[in-house]
Amino acid sequence: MRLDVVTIFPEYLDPLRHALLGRAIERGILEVGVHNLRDWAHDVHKSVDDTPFGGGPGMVMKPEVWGPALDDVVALTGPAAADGVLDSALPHVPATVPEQVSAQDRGEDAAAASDGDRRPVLVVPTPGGAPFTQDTAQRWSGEDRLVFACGRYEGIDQRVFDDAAQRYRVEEVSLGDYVLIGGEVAVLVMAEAVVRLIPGVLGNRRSHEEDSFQDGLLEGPAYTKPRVWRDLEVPAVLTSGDHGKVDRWRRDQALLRTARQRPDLIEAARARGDLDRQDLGVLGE
Ligand code: 6SD
Repeated sequence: MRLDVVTIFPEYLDPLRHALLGRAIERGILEVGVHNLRDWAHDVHKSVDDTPFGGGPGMVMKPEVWGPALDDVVALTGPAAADGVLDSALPHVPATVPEQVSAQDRGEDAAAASDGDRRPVLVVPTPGGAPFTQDTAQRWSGEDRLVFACGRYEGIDQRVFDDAAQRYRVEEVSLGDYVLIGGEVAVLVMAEAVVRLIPGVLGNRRSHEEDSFQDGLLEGPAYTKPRVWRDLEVPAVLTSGDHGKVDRWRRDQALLRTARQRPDLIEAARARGDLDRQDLGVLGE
């Protein structure tokens, strides 16, 4: 997969080089290009914004700057050609087997992932977008290319997205019901959520199959050694060696935590028919 980010604050995206994403880059699973929007500005001041039509406070990002930037990023031409793929912060480890895994190699029907439409997805973080969820992350993890457009000020001229729809599948997304000052932090969050789902990025394949949200419930508490710490004991079932009992206890804890923190998720699980009589019994108590 290749991720590109267009921003007026490229340094904000430095964390993409670290830890999980850095390792994916090292292994050749991921390429990341970060592009400074001002490279496409026309004037000596490198201005990227202007006053809004119709009046009102703040500034709107200019279409004549964003348009050519997105054209170059899709084609990796102009300034975008020079914006080298980020190097990871990790020491270089020669890859034994490059783990470049495409949607097809994973045995997925490419058409199922995107209806056969291989145009890159243009992701636009905005409080007015559709909610970004685990399902979104799952869907994007099968893409070859994701391009993120980071707005600042009052956002980007709408015509940029109307026009970009010829070359991109445009998706406006929101992380949640709160207002950030730009799209950069949202991109870091989304990139991490997506990249960790690419096969070969997490060491243990099972580790994300059991995640919170993967089955629509929150995960219960976790414990490690020592068995007693500051007079607090690990629940006895976890040290019993009875795997059946452990699984049932974990399911119960997940149900109870979800009912407490996110009753909406319990309702959704009930509506899908994902709760059996035992589950409903635990919730009823
Ligand atoms: C001006 C932005 C871009 C401003 C945002 C996204 C979410 N969920 N909250 N805030 C946001 C994104 C705000 O550019």
